[in-house]
Amino acid sequence: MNALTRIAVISDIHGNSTALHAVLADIRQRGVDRIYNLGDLAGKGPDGPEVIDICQEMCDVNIFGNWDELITRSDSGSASVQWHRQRLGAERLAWLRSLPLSADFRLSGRRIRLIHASAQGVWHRVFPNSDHETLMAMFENTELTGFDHPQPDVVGYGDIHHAFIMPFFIPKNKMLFNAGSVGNALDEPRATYAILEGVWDGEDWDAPFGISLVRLPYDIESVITRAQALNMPHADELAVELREAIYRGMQAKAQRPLNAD
Ligand SMILES: [Mn+2]
Repeated sequence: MNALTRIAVISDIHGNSTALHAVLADIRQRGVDRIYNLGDLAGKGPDGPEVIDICQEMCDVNIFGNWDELITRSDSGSASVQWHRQRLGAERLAWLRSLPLSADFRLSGRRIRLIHASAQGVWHRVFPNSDHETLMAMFENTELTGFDHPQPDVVGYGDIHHAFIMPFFIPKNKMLFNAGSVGNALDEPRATYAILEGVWDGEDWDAPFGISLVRLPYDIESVITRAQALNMPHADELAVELREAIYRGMQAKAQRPLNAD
């Protein structure tokens, strides 16, 4: 039998190098062969430059996310985005702009496709409770994915910072998974990533195939202290996201008493 290849799928690091180091240490322990990064390397967290430098070196493939689009867009007016962009420098921005939008490969017979948000676009958000038609559209070939690969059997993505694994009843033999977020998890306050296992480039569907999720603690308080020391915009919102996994858009609502207005 062929040896199984172990692939780490990491996503949405968002300038959190502390969480990234925790994930990379775990990846080393598990004997991972390849690392795919699904984008949103910088922005929101304090250490975008370090994260980009590490990913350039450590990841076999880096995919373009919506924050990578936002941060490399030269006409973005938001002071917060500008703060993050200015720290990156021209070379890192040029590298981010060059990233592919999707990656396709074969693992134990299955055609695997990895993207940031959806096959429709980096800003098109898909949730596990989106309607069936929206979920099925994740498996289509589009301008974003290109048309030079067959439609995938397994699609993995990031973007929503919420990890899950969803096998379909109809159609059979299709799976959608979300790798969660390394540096800005909004489902539980831990660094999250996914591992795929199977025979690399193998055509046999009966070869072993696995998808799993990994949750890891890391020093959240040190990231918050660093963001505050740098006077990073929205450091307070980031603190609540990292400590409590409550999205900044939901924080005002969560803090408001239930019977208010
Ligand atoms: Mn993101």
